[in-house]
Amino acid sequence: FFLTTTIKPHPLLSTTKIKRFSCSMKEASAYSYQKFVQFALDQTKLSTSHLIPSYLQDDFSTLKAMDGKTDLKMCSYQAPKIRLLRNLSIEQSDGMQVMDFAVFPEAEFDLPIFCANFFTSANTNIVVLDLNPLHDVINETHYKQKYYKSLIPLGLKYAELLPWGGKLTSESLQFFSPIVIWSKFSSSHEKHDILFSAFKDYYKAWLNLMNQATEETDVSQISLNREAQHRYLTWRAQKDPGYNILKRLIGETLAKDVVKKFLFNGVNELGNKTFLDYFPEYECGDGSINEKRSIVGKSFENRPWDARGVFVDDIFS
Ligand code: BLA
Repeated sequence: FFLTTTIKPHPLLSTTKIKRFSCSMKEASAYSYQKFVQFALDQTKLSTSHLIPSYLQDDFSTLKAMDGKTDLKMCSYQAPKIRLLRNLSIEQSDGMQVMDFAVFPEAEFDLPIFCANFFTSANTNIVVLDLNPLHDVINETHYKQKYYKSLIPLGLKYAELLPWGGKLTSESLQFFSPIVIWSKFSSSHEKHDILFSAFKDYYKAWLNLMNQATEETDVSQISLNREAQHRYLTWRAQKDPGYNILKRLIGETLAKDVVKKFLFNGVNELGNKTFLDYFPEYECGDGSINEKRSIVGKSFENRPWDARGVFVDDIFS
């Protein structure tokens, strides 16, 4: 049987209110991350006079998705201390906006990897903003002190404004720093303004670290940096949550190309180890890689770093 009801508009919800509501929704969905990328490029140019387009620019610039309503825009640069600065923006006419911005240092520097991954759909925003540590910051205090000690107050400020997003792939935590911003929220101008200001502050902090960084000359230390970056790239090229969306938009072959040659460029060049060499717990009985994102499972309902930047969960220690 069918139940039919007539929905009467609530007397308090006048048409002008409805109009205003739909207008603000439109504004929120029309939100673009272009100004974030522009800010980062302008600031980088102020820090280094040698920012030049990467060789990847020829093969990866714009793509139209198969749905006919989504544009993918890519840009990539390099500079003396920067192996690759790259961005992928995805803009869909009916709301989805994605920014995947990262900066990878040359192996001569143990600088963190700058990482800003923002996913916006009609209902929600999923954001990760961090200076991803190249080396262990959970068990090794030296690296943590070197890069994050002075940044803890910055992290605390934004951890409050952009609260922890809840449980996530446990394995991801080893790639995050004590100042990571991991958050989920519904769209509003206020939140997006906060996100823009967090992005600006985090990027300026990263540029400061880059300006001060001195080149490593010890070959064994350079190899350690290179392998750590390769492990990071290998993780992300295999397990990045954005891959399924890319596959749906541009098909499997192109999506694999964008992931391995553009987004996580270096995964085929910086080392020979395989995903299973680095993450053997993902091996299935037949030798293939487990498709699951997490073996340990999702965890960390709350922020696992305390106010002093100490890791407060014993999962990795
Ligand atoms: C979800 N993205 C997530 C989550 C994380 C990240 C932690 C929560 C789900 C989970 O626990 O895995 C991001 N994870 C990261 C990052 C690192 C990591 C940055 O390990 C770095 C080390 N996200 C993107 C892009 C798209 C995207 C480019 O960066 C889309 C093209 C989408 N991310 C996306 C979606 C979800 C998500 C749709 C929610 C759905 C899901 O969990 O699969």
